[in-house]
Parts: sequence; structure tokens; C-alpha cells
Amino acid sequence: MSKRALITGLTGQDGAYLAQLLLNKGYEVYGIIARRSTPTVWRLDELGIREEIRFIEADLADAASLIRAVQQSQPDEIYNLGAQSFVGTSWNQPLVTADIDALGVTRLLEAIRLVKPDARFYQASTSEMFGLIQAERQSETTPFYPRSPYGVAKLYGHWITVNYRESFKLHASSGILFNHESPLRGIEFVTRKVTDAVARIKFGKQKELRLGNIDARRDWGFAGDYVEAMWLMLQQDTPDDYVVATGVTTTVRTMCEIAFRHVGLNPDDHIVIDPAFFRPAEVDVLLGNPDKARAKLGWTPKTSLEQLITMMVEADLRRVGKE
Ligand code: GDR
Repeated sequence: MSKRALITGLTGQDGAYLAQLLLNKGYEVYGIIARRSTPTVWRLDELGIREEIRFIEADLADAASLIRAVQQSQPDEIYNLGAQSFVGTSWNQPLVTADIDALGVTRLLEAIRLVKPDARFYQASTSEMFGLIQAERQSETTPFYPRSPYGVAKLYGHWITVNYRESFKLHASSGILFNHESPLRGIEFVTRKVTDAVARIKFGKQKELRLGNIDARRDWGFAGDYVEAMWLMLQQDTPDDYVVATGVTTTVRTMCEIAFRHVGLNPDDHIVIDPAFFRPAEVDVLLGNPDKARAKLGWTPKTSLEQLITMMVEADLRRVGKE
């Protein structure tokens, strides 16, 4: 009998890539879709997998709906990828962010505890939890000091996952994922904002690109590589927490240069620094240490930043070219 997986955040970047990975492995994939407005399924269409997903209407804000979702899908594995995931928005909607990204995790864990305590659980934790703490490379033992309502909410989600593992012996693991991008990335995140702008500027549809703090450094990897690490975590006998990163950090400025140079443009001719995109508190440097994931999961990142940004620019050139 094939395994069953239940995914929250199915329509997001990671949900789409993870669903594709699990379908390729022969899983029955159930996806929670929070129907607050018209659901965005373009990513599932882009990967050609929409028809293969079994959709369940539920919401991380609604405990009863999660209980029903677990009852209906009877999953072997549950991946909690649903979140208010844009750091910038978390200052404007701190309570929605806390409700979904923090309490939502407890609601889902409670549903598992009540209905399917033998299911394996994956929590999408984040490098934003490290925030102000700079280490040579941030690892599973680096302390946390989040710098945004998003980071604070995610830290709760992380610790409640650890706590339910220790309190109720749930097979619950957290992936502390550093930034991960792809052509399916939302336009509000900086890599996709840049690659989309580069394509528009190349086609003469846009002249300038307004950005905030381009001195921030991030450890960027390819989302398609990172969903494999999620799956590997749930195949282990023992649940645990893992950093998933490339071990390379780059400034936003250099990432922009890679994107602009790929189409023969000079970023200095187009980038305008706009205070509107600065954050009330910033995370200056993120650099992860994926040694534990490499040693215990046998996971390694396969895509360099250069390859990733090139892939994204090419996809945006195709998209904008068709508009
Ligand atoms: P981040 O990603 O906040 O790290 O969180 P984002 O791409 O939004 O920002 C990265 C860095 O770029 C700087 N920056 C800008 N960012 C945006 N979005 N827009 C701009 O115009 C801009 N100019 C400069 C930011 O200040 C920041 O330093 C992402 C999300 O996916 C989280 O959900 C996830 O948990 C973490 O990655 C790991």
C-alpha cells in the first residue's frame, strides 16, 4: 500500500516541490488548502501535478478543521509548511503571524496527538530564529535571538515541536532551513523580485528596481534540493532537528550582480535604494552549517547560487517574454 502524506502550505513554493517529490516516490498526497480567497494553484500547474493532489479544505487557524484533515487523510507523514512566511509583513500583521506560525503548529500537533499519534511530523523552522546571533556558521547548537514577529512566532513553533517530541514521544522533527529560492518563489522575496525585474528591464517593460538593505547577507539554496532534506528527516528512526543550508553566504548586492550580468546589464544603472524596503530590525548575516544533515541524512545541496539565480532569470525571461 502506498504511503500517505498530508501537507499544509501545499500551494506555496516548498509545498509544490515537496508534493512533486512525494508523488514521484509513489505517495498519495493530501494538501490542505486554506480557502480565505481564491487559492493560488499556479505552482502546482507549473509542475503539472494539480490533478494528482487530494485537496482538503482546512486552516491552521481552525483546530477542528485540522482534526478532520488528519482523520480524512490518515497520513503516515505530515509536513507543516503553511505559514505567514514574509518577514516584512510580520511587522504589519504580528497577530496573524503568531496565530498561524506559532499557535497553528500546536493546533496541528494536537490533531496528530488525538487522531494519529504514530504519524511522523515535519515542522518548517527557519534561520530567522538565529537573528542577531552571529556564529562562524550557525548550527543546531547556536542560540536563538529572532529579530522579527515572524522569527519570534517561528521560534515558538520550533520549541513546541521539540516539546511534543519529548512530552508525547511524537516522531516530530524540525528543519531549520536557510533561505531557499526557485522560479516558483513569491515575488515579494528579494531573489525573485530581482530576477523578475531583470527580465522586465531586459524587455524594456521596467527601468528601475527599488530595494532596501542590499548589504544583508544570506545563505541561499535551491528549494528543490531542500525538500529532499525534509523527506529524509522523516525517514530516520529517531526524530531530530537539522540545519539545512549551503554553507556559503552572499550579499543581496552580489546576488543582484549575478542576475543583471547574466543578461548583460549593469545593476548600478537600475538599482535605486528605497527606505520603504528597510525593515524595523534586520538580520544582517546568515550562514548555515549543514554538517549534521550531511552526516546523518546523507544530504548535500546540489545547486550553487550562480546556477540558482541563472535558472530563475531564465524562467522569468520566458514568462515575461510571453506576456
Ligand atoms: P528573508 O527573505 O527575510 O531572509 O526570509 P527576503 O528575500 O524577504 O529578504 C532577504 C534579505 O534581503 C533584504 N532586502 C529585501 N528583501 C525584500 N523582500 N525586498 C526588498 O526589496 C529587499 N531589499 C533588501 C532583506 O532586508 C533581507 O535582509 C526568507 C523567508 O522565506 C522566510 O519565510 C524564511 O524563513 C527565511 O527566508 C529563511
